[in-house]
Amino acid sequence: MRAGTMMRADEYAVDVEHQKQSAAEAAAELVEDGMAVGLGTGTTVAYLLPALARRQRSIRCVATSPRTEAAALALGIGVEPFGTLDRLDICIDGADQITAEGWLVKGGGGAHTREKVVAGAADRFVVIADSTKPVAGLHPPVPLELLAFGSPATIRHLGAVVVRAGQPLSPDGGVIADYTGPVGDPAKLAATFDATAGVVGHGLFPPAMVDVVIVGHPSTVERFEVR
Ligand code: A5P
Repeated sequence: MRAGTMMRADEYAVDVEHQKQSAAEAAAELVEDGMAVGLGTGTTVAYLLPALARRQRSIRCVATSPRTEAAALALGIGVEPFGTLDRLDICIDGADQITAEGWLVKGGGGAHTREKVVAGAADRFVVIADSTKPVAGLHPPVPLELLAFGSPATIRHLGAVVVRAGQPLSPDGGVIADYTGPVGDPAKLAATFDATAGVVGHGLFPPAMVDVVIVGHPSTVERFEVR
């Protein structure tokens, strides 16, 4: 697009999809024969799966959600239960917010608990995103997964939490909710969630988990190393 020209809403939407695809395809290039690969969840990962299938590498995969598993299998990518592998070479996943330091908010699709387990098992965690995802500072909502048992008490304890309307329970039976209070220092908020009984998982991912962020832009792909 020429500088100074306005983009129509439909052109903008197409461009964002193109950015997701560019980031996903760049990440697929990192996957080599023999790797054990964690497959994330979301609309950006939806572009990763066909790119991986086209690469025709001999890989073993685990999926972070039933949605991703079904989509991968439909493309001929084998997916194993996450009980047959105890480490992964790489995990590739999207994010809802990304700071310059490498903090992430994830869980827009409600898969953040499994996503964190899979990312944590990987030697390299690669985040793929379009240019709407980088932020100056993290902001609410922060996705949560709560143990269904006693969830009203957990919500009362945390305060600003709403159960996500229309979202089914997680594949592990957890209630998907969103923390809507201020984020402030994400490390402190993450520690609060981690210390709260009844919180199964939360969508704050620290920089220590993130290796590389790949962001698609209208005509370039930006890549930055976090750890
Ligand atoms: C799924 O629960 C999420 O963590 C996604 O990875 C995240 O919301 C990014 O999704 P999109 O790629 O659809 O923006």
